[in-house]
Amino acid sequence: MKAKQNAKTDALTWIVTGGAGFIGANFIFYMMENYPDERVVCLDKLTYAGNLSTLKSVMEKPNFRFAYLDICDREGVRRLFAEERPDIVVNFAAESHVDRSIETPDVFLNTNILGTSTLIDACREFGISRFHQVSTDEVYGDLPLDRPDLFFTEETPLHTSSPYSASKAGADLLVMAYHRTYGLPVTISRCSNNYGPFHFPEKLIPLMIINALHDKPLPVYGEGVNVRDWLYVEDHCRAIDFIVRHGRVGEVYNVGGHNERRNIDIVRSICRELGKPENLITHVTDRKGHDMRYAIDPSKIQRELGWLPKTNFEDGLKKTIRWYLEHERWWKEIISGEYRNYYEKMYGSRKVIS
Ligand code: NAD
Ligand code: TDX
Repeated sequence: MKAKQNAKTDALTWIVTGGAGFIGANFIFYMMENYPDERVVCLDKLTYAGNLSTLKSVMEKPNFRFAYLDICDREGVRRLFAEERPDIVVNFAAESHVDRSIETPDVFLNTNILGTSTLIDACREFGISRFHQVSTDEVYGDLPLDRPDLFFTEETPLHTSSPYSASKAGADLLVMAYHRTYGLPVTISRCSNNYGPFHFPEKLIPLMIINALHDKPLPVYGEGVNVRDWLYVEDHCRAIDFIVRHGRVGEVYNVGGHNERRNIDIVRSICRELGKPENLITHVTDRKGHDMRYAIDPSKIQRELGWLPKTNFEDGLKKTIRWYLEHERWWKEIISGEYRNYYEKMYGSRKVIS
């Protein structure tokens, strides 16, 4: 790709927003390992989901900088762009948890929509070679359980269910409008559910691993028949790298590996792997507006960019469980703090249905 060169060095400079969170941090590790000559600036507000200890291994590297900043802070964002003159901006920063969006939608609208607008305004002002928006398959809504032949393609209409997915769709529309109106060189990826190291314990897989390790009830929403399409986080990071370097400007790429699983089957697999009894599984009140099935058709990214996932679900889940067993300190610090109030608020009042 033709890239504007950084004033200070010849290496590409990336601003990676939300890099202290789950996928952003994994993306930073991927970048530092595969492109040691490029500069990575992590911009993060360190919300409850952002964790500086996650970035410990890269913090002291000369080609890494951490900038403590809110993507909604226009002046701060402008200052950082003026200092760094980034070539590429990848926007992971978001409020990302559907259940929280049902409780407090406004935070989601602020960060996910207005924060994105702040970033793309800075991109217009300072000039970049690529703005990449990390979106989600949730913008397509859901698919019925009795139509396994249906998948989300890039042409599937946006049809959102939760304040979270509506805010992500709003951001996608804005990013595309900046491409059409101002010619901003953008790409968007819409990925299915990720799992792997550093996944915040509020999400299904880490929550179930951690609860099972404590012999606590495993709260499955409703009957647990909802289907998600799982992708190991490193495969998502590689897909973003491929899209930014080789993808066509103004295009959306769906990312997924045809790994559909029912929630209940995931939780059973976790019990099996950890040698815990399935009677820990507790069916509780369903999520409001709960999407039934997500399933990505990844043929565009495979055909155009030659991307294929490398980790199958069975191996990925084993690796993930092992990571949580070996990194107790990381998650124990999280679950001993504010997370306890969150858990009580979200699960304390959920009725057990079986
Ligand atoms: P996460 O919640 O683990 O991390 C979000 C990060 O963004 C945190 O470090 C947080 O501090 C930071 N952040 C939040 N608000 C900010 C703000 N106003 N300014 C600066 N930083 C802010 O999220 P994740 O699971 O890593 O998801 C990353 C991105 O990928 C999100 O945009 C999400 O919509 C998208 N996505 C996630 C999945 C998934 O399965 N987790 C799948 C597809 C797409
Ligand atoms: O305690 C739980 N019990 C349960 O049954 C939790 C936390 C979840 N679930 C169900 C709800 C979903 O059907 O498990 C499924 C997965 O839930 P989450 O981990 O909350 O993920 P999901 O709602 O599918 O959204 C995720 O994938 C798409 C990410 O959080 C989003 O950021 C991403 O865009």
